[in-house]
Amino acid sequence: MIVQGEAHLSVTLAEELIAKGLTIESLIQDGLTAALQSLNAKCTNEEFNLLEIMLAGRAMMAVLDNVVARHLPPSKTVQPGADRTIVLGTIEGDIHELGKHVVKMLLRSSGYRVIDIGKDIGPEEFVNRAIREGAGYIGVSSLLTTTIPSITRIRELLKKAGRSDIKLIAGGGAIQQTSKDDLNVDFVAQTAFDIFHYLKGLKSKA
Ligand code: B12
Repeated sequence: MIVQGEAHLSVTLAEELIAKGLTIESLIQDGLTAALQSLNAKCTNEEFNLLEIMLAGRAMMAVLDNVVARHLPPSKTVQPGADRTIVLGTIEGDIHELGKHVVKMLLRSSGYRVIDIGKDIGPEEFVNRAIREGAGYIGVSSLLTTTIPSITRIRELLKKAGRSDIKLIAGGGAIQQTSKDDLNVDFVAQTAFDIFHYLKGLKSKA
């Protein structure tokens, strides 16, 4: 239904699957994300079916907003502090934002303060906002391989500002095959849920 861009039917079907016991993680990963990924061939530089992809994206957002949001645990009270604050955005040159939206929803529902700075955002803006907001983390999303140099630049700017304490987490299709050293980041997430393993690991070390 997502691939066919049927927003209403996607919402109804997702509700039915959740009622039957499907987990939110499986709905997002095996359902929504897999459906969008199956449109891979329709989004190349050679073939670009904008309408079809946009309708599928809209159907995915409808499920996120109408089903996933209702079934996530209610947002815990946000604890102020750097270790609960993350600046999140899609890197410059890239306008993909569905993955970022998933990450934002999950983190907010877990009580994190998420500052969504949008898409097509330069490395300077990530660093400036993180410092200004007192964030302990920067989350950067990237689906285009051409954006990798801009991701590596974020760490350089953090160093220059004397803020190497701010942790850098990257996610999105373009960088899943890349190592954290190549990207100059602290963690490369394979899925939106992965970020919690990383954050938990940091807490247990503290
Ligand atoms: C939907 C889509 C679009 C939509 C985006 C709509 C929107 N509002 O976001 C539109 C039509 C606009 C689009 C445009 C283009 N696209 Co496009 N697009 C896709 C498609 C089909 C699905 C992406 C998607 O939304 N997936 C669903 C989400 C939920 O998955 P996700 O982003 O991977 O996120 C998950 C994880 O990665 C993780 N995650 C993501 N970010 C982060 C960040 C953090 C911090 C963490 C922890 C986790 C995390 O969380 C999510 C859930 O687990 C992919 C195909 C693919 N295989 O991915 C191509 C794809 C990404 N697009 C591609 C291309 C080439 C383009 C265009 C250049 C096409 C063109 N000819 O103009 C333009 C780019 C314009 C630009 N400057 O950005 C290529 C990129 C190739 C490459 N490796 O560089 C792909 C791979 C298709 C292909 N095979 O060629 N696209």
